[in-house]
Amino acid sequence: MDFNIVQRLGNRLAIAAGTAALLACGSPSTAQREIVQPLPGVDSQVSQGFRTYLDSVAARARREGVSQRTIDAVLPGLSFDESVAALDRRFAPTPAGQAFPSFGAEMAKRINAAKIRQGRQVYADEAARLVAIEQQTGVPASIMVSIFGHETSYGTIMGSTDLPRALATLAYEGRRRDLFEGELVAVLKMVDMGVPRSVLRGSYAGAFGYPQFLPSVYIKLAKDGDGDGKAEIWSSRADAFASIANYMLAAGWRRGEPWGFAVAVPSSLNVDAIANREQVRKCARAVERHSEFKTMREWKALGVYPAGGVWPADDKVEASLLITPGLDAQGYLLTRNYRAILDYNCSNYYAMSVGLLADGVRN
Ligand SMILES: [Ca+2]
Repeated sequence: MDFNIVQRLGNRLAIAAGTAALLACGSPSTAQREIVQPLPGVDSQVSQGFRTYLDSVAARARREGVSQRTIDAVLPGLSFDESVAALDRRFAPTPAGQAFPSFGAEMAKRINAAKIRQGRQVYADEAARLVAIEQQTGVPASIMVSIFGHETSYGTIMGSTDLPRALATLAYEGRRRDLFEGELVAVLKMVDMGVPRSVLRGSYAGAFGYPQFLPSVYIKLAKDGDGDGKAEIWSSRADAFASIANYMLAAGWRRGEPWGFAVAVPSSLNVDAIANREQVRKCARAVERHSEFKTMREWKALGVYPAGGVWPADDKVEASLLITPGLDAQGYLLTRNYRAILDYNCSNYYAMSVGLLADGVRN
């Protein structure tokens, strides 16, 4: 059984044939040089095309209600970011049939004693706020802390790429223009909302702040967690936790259910007979590794039992079975809450490591 590793937003698509041609176009005419200053390392025809493209983005932003003041303050200052374009081209989908790294090796890269220790410290430092948010939302404090740890190493690595410039570059490249143009307009809306231009920094693919939200996610789901009325997810841990919990709620988190747990699977279990036949809209490649959903009562009847010996209190909780690949194969029953973590970042490696680190932080 192989395993599905899915890169973050923007990494999945094959390279559009047009991109290389676009970047390799010939020398500009003198007239073009007078109109557009060439950028270091980038052909001026790219700059000119980029500028024309930004005019169309400005028109869209105006239609969507962004103020002219914000448009004038942000868009004219942007230039094509060749380093962002190069990073985007470097990632490609995992080809079908290619071996995935072993589960144990991948988890060891993502979770270690230091990361658990740091998570416990964050948990202790922020306990009052975390508990309050958990009581309000049903999302466990340990899950919020674990996502914070995974996304930005507990707030220490948030990315320093200029977001409007990166999003404009990715949108202009065109491989996922629908996504990134929408995010570029969303980042303009954030400026209209009063978010300082100076904090609009993040990953090359447009994620920013402690929870690494995309701008559209920020607009929809960011929350104030410390009571000052602002959702400052780049500087307030409380705001970041409240926002992560709000994201999980929106993704269908169910109060009182675990994310999942390790199980022993009897050799008599016919895994093919319980294969997942569900048609899912999102994250299909990760979900197709799972079995169909069954209740805890049904799993018990099939002879599956928790490696730690403790079943969820409610027999009607549903879970699917995932058996990790490799010599260190391990079965896990994964509830609907695991799907909420997958919604945050569509990779089984990601969701498993969020769950396992949360367990380590809580214990
Ligand atoms: Ca706040």
